[in-house]
Amino acid sequence: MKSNTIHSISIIEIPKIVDDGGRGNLSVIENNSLPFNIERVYYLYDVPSDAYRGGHAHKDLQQFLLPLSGSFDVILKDGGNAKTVTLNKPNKGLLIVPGIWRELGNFSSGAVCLVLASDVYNEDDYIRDYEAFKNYKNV
Ligand code: T46
Repeated sequence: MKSNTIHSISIIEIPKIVDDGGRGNLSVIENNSLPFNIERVYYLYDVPSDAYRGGHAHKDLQQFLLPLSGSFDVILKDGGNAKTVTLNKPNKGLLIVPGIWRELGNFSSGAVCLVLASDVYNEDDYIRDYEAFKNYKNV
């Protein structure tokens, strides 16, 4: 949505089931864990530490980013304000609403970013030029 700001972005904590017998942890995501139905799953991995992913906004797509392994930073911009969120816990993910510019960088070695998306891939939903994004946001 055009009018969303970085204040509409939230961290969602996925419950962690810690095994009593010392077998580690288990976290589960079901459709009602998120405010959208999951239509697509993809993941980013083997990202060099000096590389950036993203660099675009979505008009309608909602996404939930989860650092399954390692850590990375997400820079978020709404055309007026910006903030950086570090994701480094496999049970704490970032819900990005539509109309927000995002850049992902500072990937640690072995980092894996799982993305759960509210729709199938559609290039028409992307705004890949920052000036076009500012026009879209009327700023
Ligand atoms: C986002 C960040 C976090 C597909 O064919 N299907 C897909 O579902 C996706 C996501 C991408 N692609 C193709 C399109 C490009 O030819 O894979 C190539 C790389 O995509 P892109 O440059 O958009 O990748 P990122 O990592 O910069 O961005 C992706 C998502 O596109 C984006 O929605 O928020 O991850």
